[in-house]
Amino acid sequence: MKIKILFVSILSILLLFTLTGCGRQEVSENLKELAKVEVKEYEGKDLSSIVDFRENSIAGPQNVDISKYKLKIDGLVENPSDFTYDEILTNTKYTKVVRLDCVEGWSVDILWEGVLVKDLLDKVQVKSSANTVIFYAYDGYSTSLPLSTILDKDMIMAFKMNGVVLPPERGYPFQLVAEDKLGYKWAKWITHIELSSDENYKGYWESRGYSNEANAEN
Ligand SMILES: Nc1nc2c(c(=O)[nH]1)N[C@H]1C(S)=C(S)[C@@H](COP(=O)(O)O)O[C@H]1N2
Ligand SMILES: [Mo]
Repeated sequence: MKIKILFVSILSILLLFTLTGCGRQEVSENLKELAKVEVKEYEGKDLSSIVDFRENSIAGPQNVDISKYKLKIDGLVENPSDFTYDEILTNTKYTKVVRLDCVEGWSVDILWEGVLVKDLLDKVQVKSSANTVIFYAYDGYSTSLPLSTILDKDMIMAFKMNGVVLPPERGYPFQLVAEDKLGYKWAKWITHIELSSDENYKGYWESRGYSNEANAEN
């Protein structure tokens, strides 16, 4: 009898979770496959999984055709340029574990691998009048950070997470690892980086009332 009650209680709780949309979101087959091979710990520290993110991008996952992909870097630079995926990957690669905190109240600790944004900027020679870096994405999203923050924090633009190439849901080909900044600064599907002198530029969520500083709590 007790077992029956326990069984029914567990079933109801599970049902409640499903109905309220609590717990993990529906995860695509592709992500489940990647979760089997991803790196699960790094230097003794447990990592979050590629499936622990909530998918809440403004226009859903984007599928970028890498054969047509170009990253444009322009604005206040001496040499505005377009780079292919392969050209970007010729830069020195760095790995680091960085936590992403979303304003919705979830966070993930992920091992990121990417290239330094600074190394990309050195190629186009930033003018001294620039103080702001604006990231534009394939889905029409944008966000910005002070140039000094990107340089001081050695921010990277990731092409891999937990040892696997970023899947479309997570921003393939590139996501900004905006260390110490809230999730909405972590632009996914980056297509264009503009150097600007507009310190008050406001991206998608910033122009809808979210802090432009966007400091994460930890
Ligand atoms: N291009 C683009 N980048 C984006 C977003 C987006 O909607 N479009 N959402 C941001 C937000 S709010 C978060 S929390 C992180 C992680 O989102 P994800 O869990 O949907 O991958 O991506 C950020 N980068
Ligand atoms: Mo977010």
